[in-house]
Amino acid sequence: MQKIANYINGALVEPVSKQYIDNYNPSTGSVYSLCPDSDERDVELAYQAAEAAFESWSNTPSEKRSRIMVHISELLERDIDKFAMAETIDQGKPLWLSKNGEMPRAISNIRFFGTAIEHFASEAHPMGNHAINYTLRTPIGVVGCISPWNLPLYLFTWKIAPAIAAGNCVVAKPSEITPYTAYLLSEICIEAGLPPGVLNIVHGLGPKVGSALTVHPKIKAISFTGGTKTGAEIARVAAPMFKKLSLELGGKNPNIIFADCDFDKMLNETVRSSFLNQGEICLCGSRIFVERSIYDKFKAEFVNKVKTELVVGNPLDAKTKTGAIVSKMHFDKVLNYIELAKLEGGVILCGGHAVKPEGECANGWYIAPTIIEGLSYDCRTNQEEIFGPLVTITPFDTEEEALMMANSTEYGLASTIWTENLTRAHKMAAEIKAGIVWVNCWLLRDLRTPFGGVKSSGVGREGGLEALRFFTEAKNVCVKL
Ligand code: TXE
Repeated sequence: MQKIANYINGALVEPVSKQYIDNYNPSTGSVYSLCPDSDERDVELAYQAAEAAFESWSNTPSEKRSRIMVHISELLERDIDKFAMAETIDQGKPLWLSKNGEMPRAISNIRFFGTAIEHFASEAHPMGNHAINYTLRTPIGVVGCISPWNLPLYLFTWKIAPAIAAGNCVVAKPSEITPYTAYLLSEICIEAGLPPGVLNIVHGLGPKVGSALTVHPKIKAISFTGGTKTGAEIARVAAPMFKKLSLELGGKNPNIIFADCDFDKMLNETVRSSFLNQGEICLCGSRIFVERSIYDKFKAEFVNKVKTELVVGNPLDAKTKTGAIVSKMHFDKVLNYIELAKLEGGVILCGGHAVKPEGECANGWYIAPTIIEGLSYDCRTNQEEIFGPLVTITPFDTEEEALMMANSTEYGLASTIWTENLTRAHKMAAEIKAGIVWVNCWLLRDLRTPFGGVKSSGVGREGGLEALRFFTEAKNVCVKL
């Protein structure tokens, strides 16, 4: 069976413990590779390698850092088919989505930050003729990056690329549930000539490897994407050490649909924003609020479209729109929430059950896209992050009511508004408590924009200059003239 290796000091190595964790293919429910069960000893080796590489990497001209990173992105592009297949087998998403969605975005992340660093400049603040201030931005040192399982390579590169571009050395931990593409990326980093120690990848469990990174006194910043509870634990441990933290956490995003929207455009996008990647995207709109005058029409057409178009099954099959749920644990969690929704009075309009495809995927973890109505906005199903192919629909009468329900959760990551009324769109966008508002679109991303949430959805912003600022320390120098 294929053994995944850690990537430490430029070499592919086995974990110190020599122990491995089973890595499952969710589309078949079977173990297909082994993930290192690393611990604090591997993290220490990775830290030492990163620390040793820092002096040289941080003094490498940004033009040269850029060239290496662009080369990594080109090699990734060369191997896109291999990476897409690996991601689908590891994560369960349809192959077309890996190939046309996630992998191109992972490539863009590396290229974007690899080139952005060449244009990164700092500010000067002249005080008339008396003095001049200028800001120096220097890399932090050794930083930690911890990423989740829903968009494995995309979110991994989203963190490591700005960190490395800015001159830091990294100890990174991909999710133990989806370690494979990060492992393949380490092979590419070796081929591209990334100096040893600049990027180190330690695979393993969160409470072992992730927490060893968080408690390490010399790892000065942590960029984390994952569940809110894990984020809170990282913040608790890191705060007394005054580590810099960027936490991208959960969401329970509202999708607010007004009667004056472009109905067809909205309907197509709402199917995507509800169920793309099996609903396992922190930006998916899982609470759909619909103006009452179009509620029945929306309900009928939305349910019909989801039932007829979203074929569930083998992610390798080109017809499949909804692949497998990432793990047995997550599969059980989503099914439990469906039961909870029923207990809370929800009416299942479609889905609401597991799916058992025929043949080799019969033991995989599949759930039919599920639409539920009849729930109060403040019940658990409508307040807790489920992170699967499950949405609720709820009618509203006024803007104020829609806003109140939209803002009622502890989360505030993203939101979507559908209206052709420009004044209303701007007003709602200003009043929604979220880090991201999409008007008449969803998941339209420009890598230069700030990305992150408010409330329990996180702290800090990533993306564009925000990420480069996070991964550097600013120092003001004031010179009296
Ligand atoms: O995430 P975890 P899980 C949400 C979603 C999901 C829930 C739990 O609701 O059901 O979180 O998912 C590492 N110290 N999201 O359990 O555990 C872990 O190994 C340091 C939203 O998979 O937060 C992995 O690499 N690290 C989300 C990463 O943290 C620790 C994406 C995320 O795993 C750790 C994923 C610890 N003590 C889940 N414990 C989004 N917002 O995109 C675990 N980890």
